[in-house]
Amino acid sequence: HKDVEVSQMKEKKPLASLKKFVENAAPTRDFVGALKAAHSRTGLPGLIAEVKKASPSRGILREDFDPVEIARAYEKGGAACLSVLTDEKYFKGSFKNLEAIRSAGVKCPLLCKEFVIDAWQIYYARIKGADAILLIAAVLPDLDIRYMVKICKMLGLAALVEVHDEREMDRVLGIKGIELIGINNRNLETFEVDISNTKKLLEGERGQMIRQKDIIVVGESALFTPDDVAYVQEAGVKAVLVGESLVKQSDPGKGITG
Ligand code: IGP
Repeated sequence: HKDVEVSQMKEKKPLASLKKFVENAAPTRDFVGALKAAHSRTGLPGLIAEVKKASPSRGILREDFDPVEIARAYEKGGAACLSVLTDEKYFKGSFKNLEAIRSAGVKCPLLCKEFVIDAWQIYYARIKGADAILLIAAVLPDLDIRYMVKICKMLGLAALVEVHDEREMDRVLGIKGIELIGINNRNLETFEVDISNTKKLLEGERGQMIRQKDIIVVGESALFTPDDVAYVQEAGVKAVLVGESLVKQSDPGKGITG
């Protein structure tokens, strides 16, 4: 369905008009720098806290969902960065949420969580306030990843390239200029979760190569307890991406330290 959605949006706002907006857009914030700073300050993985209303596997996570309120609570609680779901169909997110959070004065760098299949979406996210973009290796051929990573650089955006198995990890490790790799513990086809996936993909030569290249790995999905975070840190991640377990707390910000 993304193809249709994107081509409709493209008709309304052609790339040339987006490019004009980008020229006048405020500078982006340093997403990778914020994660590194949090990690070296606390000795714990830098936290990307996710503004997530619903998911296909869990349904509605929070009835009284207010994206700006949740973003503010995360920032106050000490998150290094935020992730904002913009996909409407499966996650009940929106670009309006991203824009609203940015214009509400939230200072944390923002990741746009979208199924990016076309470079147009990257420009669009940039003008809606994103500082970083998710690129999912499972849906993008290598050539597209290379091309999109370049576009991100040109626009001042960080690219978080997501993998969920060894094959995708090896593909991504073959691409130059990658700073951030996310390991998803959720299989996007079966929805099964297993946090040992993070460990598995960081063992042996792969882990070595990641350290050599100074890539920051983000442990993604199904992290619920401090023990879960300690487990993926032990496996080698310097950042984590957490949605459900925070969004469901009565005070999502308190969930960060509590
Ligand atoms: C957060 P969780 O289990 O903490 O809510 O997961 C995040 O990792 C998850 O939302 C996610 C995702 C994605 C969503 C990871 N990769 C790709 C949509 C698309």
